[in-house]
Amino acid sequence: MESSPAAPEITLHLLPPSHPCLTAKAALAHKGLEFEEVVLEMGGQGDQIEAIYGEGCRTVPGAIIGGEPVHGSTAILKRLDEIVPDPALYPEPIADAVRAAELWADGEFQDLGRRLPWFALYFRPEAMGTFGGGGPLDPAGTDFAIKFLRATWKHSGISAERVAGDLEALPGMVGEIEGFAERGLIGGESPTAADFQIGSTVRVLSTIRDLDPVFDGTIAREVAFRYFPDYPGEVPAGAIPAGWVRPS
Ligand SMILES: N[C@@H](CCC(=O)N[C@@H](CS)C(=O)NCC(=O)O)C(=O)O
Repeated sequence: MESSPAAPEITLHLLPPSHPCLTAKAALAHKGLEFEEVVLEMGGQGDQIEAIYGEGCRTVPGAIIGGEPVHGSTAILKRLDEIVPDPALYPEPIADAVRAAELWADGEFQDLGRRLPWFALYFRPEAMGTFGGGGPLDPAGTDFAIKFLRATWKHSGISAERVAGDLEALPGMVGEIEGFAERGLIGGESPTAADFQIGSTVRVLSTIRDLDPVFDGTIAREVAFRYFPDYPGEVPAGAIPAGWVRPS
C-alpha cells in the first residue's frame, strides 16, 4: 500500500529479533505507512536510543514520526492510529478494552519473550544460528553463542528459578488470551493493537519446541502465525526440563 501524500516521514529504530519491534512494524504495514528502518547495534542500543529519545528511554522500538520522537511500542501504535484512523487498531465500541488487553500484553507477558528464548538457547546454544536465518552453529560459533547467552542472562536477570515461575504462570496467560478472543478483542477479521502485541510475543515463544504443548491448538498461536508468519529460529526440544512445562 502507498502512503498518502500527507503521511508524515517515519523512522523506526529497532533490533530485528525484538518482538515489540515486530509489533511496531506490523502496525506500520497494516496502516500502509512507509518508513525508514534503522537497525541499532545489539548491546549498544540503550545508549543509541537514549541519545535520540531522551533520558531513561533505553529500549527498542522508538519511532520519529513527523519529527516527533515516540518511544515504546504501545505509544507508537496509539500515534499511528491517530495519524491513520482507518483501519482502526482500537476499533469502537471495544477501543478501551483493546487498549487494556494491549497494556496487559505489554507487561509481564512481553517479558517472557525476553527470558524464555534466551533461557532455552543456553542449553542448545548451537541453535542460535537459526535465529539469524542460518543453520546450527559450528563449534567456534557455539563458543561465541555461549558467551553471548551468559551476558544476556545477566543483563535480563534470567535465572532457572525465575523461568520456572514464568512457565508456571504461562498457561494462565494463555487462558487470559483465550478470554480476549472470546470478547472479540483479538482474532477478528481486522487486527487490533492487542493482536499485534500478543501475537509478536507468542511468535517469539513459539520458536521453543518445548513450549508446543502450551500453544498447540490455541488462538494465541493462530494469531501469532497469522500476523508474524516469518520469524526465524528454532530451539529443539529438550532444552527446558520436561516437568517445568505445563500444557494449557
Ligand atoms: N514495553 C516496551 C519494552 C521494550 C523492550 O524492553 N525492548 C527490549 C527488546 S525486546 C530492549 O530494547 N531491551 C534492551 C535492554 O533492555 O537493554 C515496548 O513494548 O516498547
